[in-house]
Amino acid sequence: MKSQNIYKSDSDGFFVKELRKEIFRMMHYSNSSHIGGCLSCIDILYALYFKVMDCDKIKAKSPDRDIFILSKGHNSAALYVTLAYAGFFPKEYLSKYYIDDGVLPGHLDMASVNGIECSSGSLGHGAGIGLGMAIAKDRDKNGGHVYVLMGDGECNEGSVWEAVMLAATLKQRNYTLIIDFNHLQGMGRDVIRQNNMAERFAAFGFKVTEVNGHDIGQLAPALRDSGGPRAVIAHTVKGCGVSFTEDKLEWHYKSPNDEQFEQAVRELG
Ligand SMILES: Cc1ncc(C[n+]2csc(CCOP(=O)(O)OP(=O)(O)O)c2C)c(N)n1
Repeated sequence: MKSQNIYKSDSDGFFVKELRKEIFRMMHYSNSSHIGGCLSCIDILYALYFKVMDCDKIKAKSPDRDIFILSKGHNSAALYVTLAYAGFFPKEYLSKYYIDDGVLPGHLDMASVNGIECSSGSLGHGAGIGLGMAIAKDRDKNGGHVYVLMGDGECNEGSVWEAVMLAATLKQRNYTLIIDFNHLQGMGRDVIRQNNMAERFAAFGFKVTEVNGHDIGQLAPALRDSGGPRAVIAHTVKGCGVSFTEDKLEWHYKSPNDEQFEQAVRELG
């Protein structure tokens, strides 16, 4: 499958192209990987930070803030560019990713820069951690919503479904799980099939919305719909936005060489 309608909204599409270019630049100079998953989820991150959440409250660490957890922490670069462009830390930090004496580690460390709410990288933990935060918000009578973004491969982890069962039991209304459903994992396609994802979340008692995960016009309202527990199944294309990375397994681990970097920049404009 190739991406379709990904730049539907002009100003948003233009902005997200810049974020995609930054991700490519970071992967190129640091000779690092996970570009496919970053390009898969970057529209979701843009929608959250630029259309849905109140970033001023997050920067101020208000108890009433929305909380976002990137549970698939291998896609840290996507969160870093989003945070930098949203003003959480200087854009210069993006030149200090995944290098010796750098500022931005390859997997997420909440002690590194402002805006990282949860350390992650070992898959399967964000759903449970986020649920704990959502429960704590209720108990402390604090506002704000908790969003957790996971990969479809990550949903192979049993711990995800433990959190889902508890969230449904508690009718946890301030809790949303977002699935970046691109069908590719690290070593194959649909390694453990997750085809009936929407039906399964619904059967557990979640409200489910399915969207094109590259269409900001669909993502933003689905994410703003706060009655939960909710699952937003975002249908995505891994490597989306650059012809030679789209839906290609090898770009989970590959790093772009000089020619590939230049071609990506040309394609993104
Ligand atoms: C517990 C755990 N097992 C294995 C890995 C290694 N690993 C890193 S990324 C990845 C594939 C993840 O696939 P998916 O969740 O679909 O992410 P995406 O395709 O969006 O990058 C794996 C197996 C890990 N980080 N944590």
